[in-house]
Amino acid sequence: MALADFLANLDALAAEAQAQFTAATDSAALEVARVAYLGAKAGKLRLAQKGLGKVDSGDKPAAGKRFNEVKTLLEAEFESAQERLTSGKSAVGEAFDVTLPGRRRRIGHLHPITQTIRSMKEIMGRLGFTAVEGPEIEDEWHNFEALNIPLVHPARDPLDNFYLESAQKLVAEATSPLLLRSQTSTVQIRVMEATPPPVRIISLGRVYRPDTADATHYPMFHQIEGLLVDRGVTMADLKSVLRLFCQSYFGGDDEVHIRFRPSFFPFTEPSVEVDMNWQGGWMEMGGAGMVDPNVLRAVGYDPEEVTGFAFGLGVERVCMRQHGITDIRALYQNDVRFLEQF
Ligand code: FA5
Repeated sequence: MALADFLANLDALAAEAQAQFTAATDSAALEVARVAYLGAKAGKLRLAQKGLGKVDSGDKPAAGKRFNEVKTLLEAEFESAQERLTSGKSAVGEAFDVTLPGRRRRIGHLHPITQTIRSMKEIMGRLGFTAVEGPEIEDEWHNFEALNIPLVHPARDPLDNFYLESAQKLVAEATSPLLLRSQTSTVQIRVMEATPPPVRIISLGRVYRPDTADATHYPMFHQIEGLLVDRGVTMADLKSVLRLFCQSYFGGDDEVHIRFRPSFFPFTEPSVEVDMNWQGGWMEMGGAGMVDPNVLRAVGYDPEEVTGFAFGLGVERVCMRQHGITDIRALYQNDVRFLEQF
């Protein structure tokens, strides 16, 4: 092949490729052009390279030199086209089409449990309850002892709690064990120790129990604790507050019912389980009762002067009832397709 023919062919190919790279308006089009001209197996440049062998032997050095120049040029052209597309600039500089629709940003929202917690604080705030916080790592005094749960009580079994040290080590060193709190009732004690009556607080937060996960149980969950201590507080106040709370939370419709079932908690007397109607039956939401005189004494209050009620509800259960969620585990699988519905 004559040198002139080879060079003419090469220049035409270069012009064509440059035009295609510049015209590409998205990465897919640019990729098609790249494969067509720079593709390693059947790209046009590769085919031109094969033509080098047919150039007259005296002209081969000149042909090879030009081939390499064109190859370097096209590779650079491709790279700048690629940069233009990824940086959002058009081939004619900074200009862009302002009439094109914008790229929508994905906006997240609060986890349903966080939404529930916020709304609970807001409702209870309107009823005059101040939100306070307590530590998630607790000592036995606040988690058990002051709540009238003696050392021999089965609730203190190491198998039913997340102690932070092994039982053997604790016995050997005679130290006071720490554990992840199993209930928010610990905060009742912390508040009453620090404040003289009257008190009117709620506390919301995580609690931990080695429960097997099922549709209504999870080893980490949230509780809302309520405590009101004052002169002349009765069980009727407890029921009114819980009913008002539930009706406000669930939108005040008449279909919201709560039910008290006699029960036992060492720190309340009398004690009840609080159920709410749900899906044609009843679902246990939490426990409640009148603060046991032993608890009032443990924190230095006089049970002859003041009485109080306390309650502790499962936050997940309330959230599940609100949204019709039938499996608590779905709240903690972090599947955005599920969570974004709420
Ligand atoms: C208590 O924890 C008491 N501290 C409640 C209380 C407070 C009674 C104040 C009296 C006065 P109980 O163990 O029943 O009670 O738990 C309360 C609620 O937490 C349950 O009704 C349920 O709604 C929720 N709950 C308990 N275990 C789990 C779990 N593993 N996963 C999700 N929710 C749970």
